[in-house]
Amino acid sequence: MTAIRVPREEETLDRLRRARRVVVLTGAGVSAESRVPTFRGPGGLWRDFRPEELATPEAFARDPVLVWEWYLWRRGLIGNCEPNAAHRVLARWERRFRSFTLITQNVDGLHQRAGSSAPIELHGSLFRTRCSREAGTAREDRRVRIEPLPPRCACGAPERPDVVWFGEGLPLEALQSALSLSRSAEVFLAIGTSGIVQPAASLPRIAAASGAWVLEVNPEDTPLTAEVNAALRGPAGVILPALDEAIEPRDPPSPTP
Ligand code: BV8
Repeated sequence: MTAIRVPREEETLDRLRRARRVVVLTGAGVSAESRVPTFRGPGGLWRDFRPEELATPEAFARDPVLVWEWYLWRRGLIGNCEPNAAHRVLARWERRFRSFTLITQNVDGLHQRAGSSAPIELHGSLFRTRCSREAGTAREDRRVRIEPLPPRCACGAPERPDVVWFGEGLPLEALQSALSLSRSAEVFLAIGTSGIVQPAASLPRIAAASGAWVLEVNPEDTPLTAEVNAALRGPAGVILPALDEAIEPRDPPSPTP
């Protein structure tokens, strides 16, 4: 492979070439090259705030204006970011494999902007708003300024970002689909995730336990590294185009004259 050496490279490439069911789990690292700060890395989002300060129902109940200000700041930041090469390869892979599912922990919407048609959003979306009391009220919302804060639903309750906070359950249907697909994957790629946040971090482990060939794409080791079949060390924006090229050279070498 041009850009990187892959441990057990030939077996990894062969498995990907032959795979009929491919499942990918992405985390904040897949958006790092789009200049979206990660959660736990240097300069990560949490550098200035601890998760329990802002991304919890208790924080919202205590200070909905502060929580909304943080989310509107993130909407503005991410609204100026573009999908990167990793997002684009994953969008293309929907058409390359007989069955391909993208599961994301990210709330930045960059997979959809790169062309992924229906990623499973385990943690919701920054660009949706819903009533904090009534179910089924989530709607697209790209506003970066809202006055007064917090916005209120017609029922009078404050509205909130349609994301999953710490201590909240994940959307049941999304989680159940993700679990079932992880169990039946032939190849499972964990891309740009620290493998810390549960229950998402269990998906690669469930895939491995069910017999999938699990690949990790990350510049660093994570708690998942010991449990994967091959760790591809490098940024997703470099690794994925190289992997894409290696499993299906786009311009097969012209016959030597
Ligand atoms: C729940 C939305 C129960 C909000 C987020 C055990 C079992 C179950 C729960 C728990 C458990 N132990 C602890 C818990 C509680 C908690 C948890 O996991 N805490 C952690 C901190 C230990 N889990 C929960 O609270 C979950 N809820 O289980 O509730 C329940 C059940 C039923 C009913 C009621 C309650 C909810 C978790 C969801 C939280 N919401 N986001 C928002 O965004 O504001 S999580 C947040 O972290 C983001 O979604 C983010 O994606 C996610 C995970 O982080 P990563 O994506 O991995 O990002 P991170 O920065 O950590 O890592 C980036 C990686 O990228 C690094 O490895 C880095 O090396 C790499 N990287 C950097 N550059 C690149 C790169 N990789 C590739 N290319 C690059 N260029």
